[in-house]
Amino acid sequence: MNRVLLTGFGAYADEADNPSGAIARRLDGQRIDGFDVSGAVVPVDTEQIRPALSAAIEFTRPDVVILTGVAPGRTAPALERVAINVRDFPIPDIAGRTPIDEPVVTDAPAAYFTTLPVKAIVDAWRRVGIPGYVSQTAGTYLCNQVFYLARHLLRESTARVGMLHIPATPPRAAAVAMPPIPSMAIDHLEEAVRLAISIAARHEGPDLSIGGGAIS
Ligand code: PCA
Repeated sequence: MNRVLLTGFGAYADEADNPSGAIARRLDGQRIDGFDVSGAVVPVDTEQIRPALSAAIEFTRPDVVILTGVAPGRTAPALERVAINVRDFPIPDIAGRTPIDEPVVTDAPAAYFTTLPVKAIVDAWRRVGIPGYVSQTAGTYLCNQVFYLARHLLRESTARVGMLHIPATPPRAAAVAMPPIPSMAIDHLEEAVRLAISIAARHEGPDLSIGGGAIS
């Protein structure tokens, strides 16, 4: 295993500076623990996402895929447990489309679980003071769509595939009405993504058996 595809998203709605795309650009071309990172920024466009993702997968031929997106309001970085075969957009994509209750892929499974060692990543974060957690839903917007698509396209492959939501950065939090939404500095978020890549690439055997569930 030595190739990692890291995706982030471009601008959408109120997210003019999407930190997920910024981190994908920062890490593009870097080597992390012997793994070559290919960073790609994909558009928040429900029709363009599949060709953009397929091209990135074909170009990188990754052993590990980490998809990232911003989730303003979340308290900390969160590894998503599951991708569902639903598009039910609460806001339009950048082309103005708002699919409601449409599948991501027709005649495909209801859901795919992450194949990243999410508990091991959260454990590694916590050991270095990064407050992360396992999230039980990636929503029904573009982040869920790209996660579902990546798992679907790579379902026969041994590649590990998962999705990571990051919180807003301080400039974005400072721009909203009081009280501010939670935020983490971009360098701290980059460190979280680096560590996620490193653990995803190096972890051997089953994921750690530590709690990460939620009551609701
Ligand atoms: N976040 C959105 C889509 C793009 C992004 O960065 C989401 O969570 O679905």
